[in-house]
Amino acid sequence: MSPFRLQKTMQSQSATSTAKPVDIGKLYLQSNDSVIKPENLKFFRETRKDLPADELRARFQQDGYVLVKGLLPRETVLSVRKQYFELFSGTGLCKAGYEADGIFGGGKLDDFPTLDMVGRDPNYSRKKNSKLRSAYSKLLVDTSHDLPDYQAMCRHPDLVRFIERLTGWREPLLLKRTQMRPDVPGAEATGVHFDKLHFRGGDPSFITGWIPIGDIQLPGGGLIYLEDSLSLARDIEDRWQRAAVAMGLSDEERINGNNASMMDVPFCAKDMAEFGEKHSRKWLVGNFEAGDILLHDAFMVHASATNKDPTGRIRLSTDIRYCNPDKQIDERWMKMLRLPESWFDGVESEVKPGGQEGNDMETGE
Ligand SMILES: O=C(O)CCC(=O)C(=O)O
Ligand SMILES: [Fe+2]
Repeated sequence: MSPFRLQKTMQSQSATSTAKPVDIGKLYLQSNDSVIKPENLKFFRETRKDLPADELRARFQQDGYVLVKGLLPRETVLSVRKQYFELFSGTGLCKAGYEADGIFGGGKLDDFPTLDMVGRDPNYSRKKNSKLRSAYSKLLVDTSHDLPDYQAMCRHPDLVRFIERLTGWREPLLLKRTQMRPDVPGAEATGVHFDKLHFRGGDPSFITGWIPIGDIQLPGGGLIYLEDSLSLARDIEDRWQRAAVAMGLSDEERINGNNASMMDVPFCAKDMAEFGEKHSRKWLVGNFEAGDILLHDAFMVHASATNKDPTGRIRLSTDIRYCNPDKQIDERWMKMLRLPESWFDGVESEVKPGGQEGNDMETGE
């Protein structure tokens, strides 16, 4: 029997959380080929949304992140999840009839590339010469990010007010480049990195918000942080920037998130378990419920765990960035994520460019 065959009633979206405590003392968390030992895992520290601003700021500065429970209305987030998967109906992403829950249809992983896979090679789907894959890429990269309820969720007043309280900025600015990621079970997980790599053209004060769109229970994938990693990442970035100067890279090359100064390892490391052990730091993990949000500093080292949800739940999330409007913005991120125009040469007429701004497909994790 397919591991994704479940009683529909068990999976219906619930108004209350479905999250259950997990014993991480026995969990061997996997991220691609790397396995983190249970003794190297630790739970996130949770933050109440009404924590006084000075405590909130002190915590963010010290930990490099805050996990805020129940900041967004649960129904708002669940309704985005439903709309997202309904958009993909006909692609096989979800098992027919399970769009509200987002249960994987169980097809070939190749047919459901991640955003980063398409980012590395926007022609991924075209090369494979499959209409289904082309349509999937178009929905994944272009159409889904236009969903009005999704856009509204990213600008939800409770979220904006929270960012204001956390930072003290007058009107935090949401970068237009936002990324939704539907990770089906077994999909490639996100490698070890910190976000400044991808936002090198702007001030480092920006804050990333990672929003689970639906409940994500361990081991269903999701974001993980390397504990106490801010100074580590700043040192790595300083080293890379000094190497870039020594190599005579142009400004344009220098702000590329994967330039020649970084040698052959994009991001910080290929093996996250090894990276954590080498730096004697634990990986922070947790269960997420719809409505929670993780906010992190530009130098917080993070990655994602492979989705191994036994019920076939797709791990859907978005990562968005808020900036101080009085500081320098990385203008490359003031465009919506779009497939490049060239991708559409010779593509069937029902699949056409999003039309609007932006066609720069380098993704930022
Ligand atoms: O969701 C992911 O896998 C990666 C997200 C990420 O890197 C981020 O939120 O900065
Ligand atoms: Fe990231």
